[in-house]
This record gives sequence, structure tokens and C-alpha cells, in this order.
Amino acid sequence: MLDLQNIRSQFPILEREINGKPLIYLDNAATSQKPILVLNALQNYYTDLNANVHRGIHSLSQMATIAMEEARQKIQKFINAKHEYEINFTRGTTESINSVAYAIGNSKILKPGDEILVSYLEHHSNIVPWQMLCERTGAQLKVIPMDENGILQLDFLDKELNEKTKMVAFNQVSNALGVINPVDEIIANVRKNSSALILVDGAQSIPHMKVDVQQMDCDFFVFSGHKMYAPTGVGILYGKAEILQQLQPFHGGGEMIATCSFQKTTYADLPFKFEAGTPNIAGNIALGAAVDFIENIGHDAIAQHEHQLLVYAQNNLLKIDGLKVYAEKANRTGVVSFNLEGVGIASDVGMILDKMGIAVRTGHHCTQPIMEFFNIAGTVRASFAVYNTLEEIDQLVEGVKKAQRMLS
Ligand code: 7TS
Repeated sequence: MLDLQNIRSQFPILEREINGKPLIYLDNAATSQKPILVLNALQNYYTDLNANVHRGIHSLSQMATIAMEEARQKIQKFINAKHEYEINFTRGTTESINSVAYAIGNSKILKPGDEILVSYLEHHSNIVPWQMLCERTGAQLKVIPMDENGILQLDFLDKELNEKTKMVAFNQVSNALGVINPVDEIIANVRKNSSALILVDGAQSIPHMKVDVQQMDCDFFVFSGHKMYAPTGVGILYGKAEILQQLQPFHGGGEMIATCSFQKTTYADLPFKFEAGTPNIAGNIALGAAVDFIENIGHDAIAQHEHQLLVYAQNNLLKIDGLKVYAEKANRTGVVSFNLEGVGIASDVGMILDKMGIAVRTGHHCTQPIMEFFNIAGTVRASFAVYNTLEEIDQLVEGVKKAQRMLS
């Protein structure tokens, strides 16, 4: 059992009021709140350690470098990467995916007629960079279909994977629906039927479940800090060393070179080859603190608590007449995406909840293809984190009932 009172006391923002009501924060899939451990890491860096990294002979720069490299090692252990230099700091999932897409393009891996597979469940940031790469190279984008429950139709892989498939990119957990994809099964199938590279978008899985990239056997694993209790503007691109070493970098600039002249530039070793420019030093250190926060509680305890919230929320919301939960029957993390049928639109419900201090996201959640599939403009999405409580869900259910009364 979690000591919820203790956990909540570590998040100062949870004490504030919104519209005269205690904040009930159920928009964690968009970004999570930050614990004191993370806030202190940011503050400590700027009050005590502020200097640029990897370049200073002076002591302060060396201390800042050590602190940031310690964070890299924490993240390596957190996802069980084989080497710390397989962990590249980025600005977030979006930048990580774009980096891989550009690196593949720059490395001339794709030729016209080659294929890139993504799933129907992707966030726009795991669709658009691949479309842009297709436009640059003449490759074709193909989509793994899903059914009414948001479950991917994997027989598609047996039919569509072939020697032309060069990249398969999909998320471990869908942000719009919370569906947990069968990553192991997908990867085994891709390995059996093609020599494609595999990128797993872990933005929505990393805060909620234990990830082991070696056991998963993906080539790339990407995520953002801000959904796992760390600040915005930091993220990770994990790549297998032997693959990253072969790829051309995306960004050029300082930090990422071994030698630079007007005639020719050579690139630095990993991880610096993919880390051009001054990094978000404070943010990266704070990401290390967020790893400590999660590990202090334990992944299993977090997953168990969030599953309890999911089941409780879904059961009680479904008691409301005309309320439809999307992907209701799928295996999910703590995400309930729903609509009140025939009553207003999602944002109307969201606005009424906001008046009650309840923060949810409404709209298409940057997954317009999923909305098109269900023939809707958007959903109301409640998404849970370790600090949420059953009482908060009672308030959500009451709020949705009130919205239904007001909008009918
Ligand atoms: N991939 C997934 C699965 C996501 O959920 C998100 C953000 C991204 C990629 C992009 O992450 P970023 O940190 O680079 O922006 N998802 C959401 C969301 O569901 N609501 O707001 C952002």
C-alpha cells in the first residue's frame, strides 16, 4: 500500500486551489506535477553548481559535468541500457523521434519504395517526422490497423513486413486511450520478418511501468522527462550503441565534433555525437532526481495504485447513462478517454470540470487518426499519476454527472 498522504505532501502544487476549489489534477498524460526532490535538484543546480559542462577545466564546470553524468547513469540503470553512452539527452520525445528520423535520412538508409510502418495509435510526433522522411526519400508510410477496442491488428505484420521495411515505430502505451501495446510480440514479429529498425515511443509507458530496453530488444526507445515527474524540455533518446555509431547525426554544432575545420569535420563519440549545443543541464540533473523519486516508491507499487484508480474510475463512470469509454476492454494504464453521447462536446464537459477545480484534457490529444477512426472530434481524457486518490475520482464522477445535467 502506498502512503498517499506522504506522496501528496511532496507535491506543493497539489495544495493550491483552482476556481476556489482544491485542485484535482487528472491531466497527467499531458504532463505530471513535480515533487520537491525534482524542484530542489533544479534549485540546487542554479544556486550551487551552475557552469557549462564537458568543457571547463575549472572546478565548478567539472562538478556540473559530474552531476549531469550521474543523471545519465541513473537513466541507464532505470531502463537497463547496456552502456551509459547509449543514453542521449534531448528536449523530449518529439526531438528524440525527429533526431532518429533525420539521422536515418542523413545516413541514406532509405531509398524510394522502401517502407516505414507506424501504428494507428500514434501521437502526431510519431507520425509526422516519418511522413517528412518519406517525402525526402520517396519511402512509403504504412499503418498497422486497430480494432474498435484500440487493439492493434498484428496479422498485418505477417502480411506487410518484408525486405523493404526499414523502420517500424510504435508506442508502448497510447496517450489518447491508454492502451498498452504488446511490445514483445510486435518486436519478435518484426525481427522474424524483416531487418527493419525498431523505435518504441515510451512517453506514456515510462512513468507507469518498468522498462528494460535490453530485454525488449528495441533499437531506439524515446521518452520525455515531463510526464515522469521531471521538468519540461528534457527527454531521452536511447539507441543501441552499434546503431547510433553508424548513424549520421541530426544537429550539428558545438559538443558533437571531434575535430572541425573548414575542409572537414569529424564527429565526437557517443553520446556527444547526438548532443549538439549546451544541454539543459539543470533539467537533465532533475530527470535523474525524478528517477530517484520513482524508484523510491517502486514501479510495481505505482502500477498497482494506478490500476486501482483506472478500474474504480471506469466502473463508476460507466454507471452514467450514455457515457462511452473508448478502448474500454483493452489492457490500459491509468487513462480513461470518454464522451457523453448526445450531450455537448468534450470541451464543454472539460470547462464544467475546470470550474470544479478538476483538470482533464479534452480534444484530439494530438492523435487525429484515432479520432477519425471513432468518428469523433475529441474525447474527455482523465489520466492518473501516483498521487491521485479514489476521492478525487469520486469528484470527477460527480463533476461529469453535473456536466451531463447542465448540458442536456
Ligand atoms: N508520444 C506520446 C505517446 C505522447 O503521449 C506525447 C505527448 C509525445 C509523444 C510527445 O511528447 P513531447 O514531450 O515531445 O511533447 N503527449 C501529450 C498528451 O497526451 N497530451 O499532451 C501531450
